[in-house]
Amino acid sequence: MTSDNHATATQDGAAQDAASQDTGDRRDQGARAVDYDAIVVGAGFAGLYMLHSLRKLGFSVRVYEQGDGVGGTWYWNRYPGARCDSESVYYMFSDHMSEEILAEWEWSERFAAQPEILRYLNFVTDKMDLRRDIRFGTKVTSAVYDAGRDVWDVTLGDGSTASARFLVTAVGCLSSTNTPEFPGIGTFTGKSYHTGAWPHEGVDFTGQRVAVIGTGATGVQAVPEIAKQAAHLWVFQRTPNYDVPNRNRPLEPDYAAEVKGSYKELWEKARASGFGLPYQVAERSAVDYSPEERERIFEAAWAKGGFYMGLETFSDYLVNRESNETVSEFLRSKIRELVNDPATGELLAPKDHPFFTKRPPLESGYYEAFNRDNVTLVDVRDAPIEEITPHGVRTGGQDYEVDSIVYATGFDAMTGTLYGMNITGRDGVRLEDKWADGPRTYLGLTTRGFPNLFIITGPQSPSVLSNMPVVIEQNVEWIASLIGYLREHGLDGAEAAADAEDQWVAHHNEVAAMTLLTGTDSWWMGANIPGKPRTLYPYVGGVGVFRDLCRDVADKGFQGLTLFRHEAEATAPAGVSG
Ligand code: N01
Repeated sequence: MTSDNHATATQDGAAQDAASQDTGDRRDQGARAVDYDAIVVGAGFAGLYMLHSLRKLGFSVRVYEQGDGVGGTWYWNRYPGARCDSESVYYMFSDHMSEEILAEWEWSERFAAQPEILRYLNFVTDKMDLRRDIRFGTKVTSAVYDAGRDVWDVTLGDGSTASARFLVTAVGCLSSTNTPEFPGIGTFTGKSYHTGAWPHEGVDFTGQRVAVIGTGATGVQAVPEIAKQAAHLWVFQRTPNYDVPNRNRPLEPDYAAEVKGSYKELWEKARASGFGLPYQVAERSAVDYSPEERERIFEAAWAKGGFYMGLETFSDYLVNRESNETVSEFLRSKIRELVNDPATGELLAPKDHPFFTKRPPLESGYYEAFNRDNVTLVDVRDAPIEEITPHGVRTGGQDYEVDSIVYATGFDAMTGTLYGMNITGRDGVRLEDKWADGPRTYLGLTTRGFPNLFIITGPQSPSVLSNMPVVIEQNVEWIASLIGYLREHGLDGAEAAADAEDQWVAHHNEVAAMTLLTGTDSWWMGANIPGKPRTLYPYVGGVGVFRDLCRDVADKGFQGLTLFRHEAEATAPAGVSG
């Protein structure tokens, strides 16, 4: 194995490795040198901002990114129709990254499509000169904590290694694709695609018979686009969702200017909100309103489109089943109206779970797609997919012969990629083993036994229950301030204390149990992956509440973390408790 610093790869990173040596950021830690202050894994929103924040504090940083470019989820998810479900004016870095970029960047649509978001992230990368510290095409295959040196040793896909005091994962929540192990899956002679690993050159389905398996947020975006090309499209649905129209349109310049003009106020509102969006959350229950009043409120949100239905109508859907049923029934009635064939409309109307206990997709022409002659809905709830045959999909004793199968079957969310990195902490304990019964973290950002490992948008943080850039900024800023604090105080590390972790896990579970989320099988509950512990993965206490809790911890000298000095360098007793 060679050290990463001596890697001969031709990526941008190789030159920087040499530059890092010249500037002397390899510090002798006794037996072996340490390459960087911090290694960051992933170059999406989170990794880019982490790099910028640590660099600004003067730390040496290396980012490893598996893809050949920046973008994370927006690099991989190039399927037809891929677009953001947060309004583009709020789905970007705030002035904390760069006031200039915020002022300069113009979105073209209310909900930006994948190519535009990827362009934005490349624009940010270049503007902030981030690329030179990122090594692309590089998978982290293992990360092992060396307690003797208090250093993380990281092994890369090419067998080379690198080390750092701090290891920050910025791997996203939805980055390990899930393809169910259907019998015969390998025998299919046509083309197979997963939406989360879409070919960069795109796919032309013109004239093809196509199967789309999965009707989550991704399938709902892909179906109307594929339907426009395919000779025939069969959509295999196990669970219908409550899809709300996004009402996408070109972004009105006046509206964009208005947001820019008051961004400080809007961002502050988003940071203090429940879900990271600066909406007017209605603090009221649907059950206190008459059916006519409710209808008027629902219709207004339906016309507006986007997450307003969930966030601006009534505030107790997640805790009050009766209230939830009013919006659920409203949405069912809309679905029945939109679909011409009553039997298909009925199949598309969800009855097995309350609204928002699975992530509600935003749609644009999804229901109308089923009014086309070339689109057929196949219910695989009662008759599950039996097998993938050489020629297509078999279910309910019937064969659907197709040229292409699109798996829109989701992800091993939140933990899949972390476990794939083979993270091993103190005493040789693997993260996967520590979390065998479900994640155990302090604030979702750290986990005991893994000193100086920080997880951006990890389990038990608000992560996917929010507008991601807002929580990413908060997570990154907290991590950067902790690392800066350690340096200021002549300390080398931080590790979650046992009681603090126990309390956070208990709090997380207590808040989760107050909601209806735990009663529904969803990927938020890990229910989509056989054998995965059933627990709510994201923290549902709210973005603003979480931010306040984290700030309080920081204000109290990072209470709940054991802060320590590396013993070889210590001039005072190790184990300073914060
Ligand atoms: O994945 P999913 P996704 N047989 O897990 C079905 C985010 N996102 O990629 O519901 C038959 O939601 C499964 O059925 P069921 C967003 O957070 C964001 O669509 O388990 N079907 C389901 O229909 C979203 O929530 C944006 O019964 C099977 C589908 O596959 C997350 O990504 C845009 C099956 C998987 O749905 C994941 O969405 C798009 C089987 N054996 C997505 N196994 C943005 O706005 C699975 N399914 C940024």
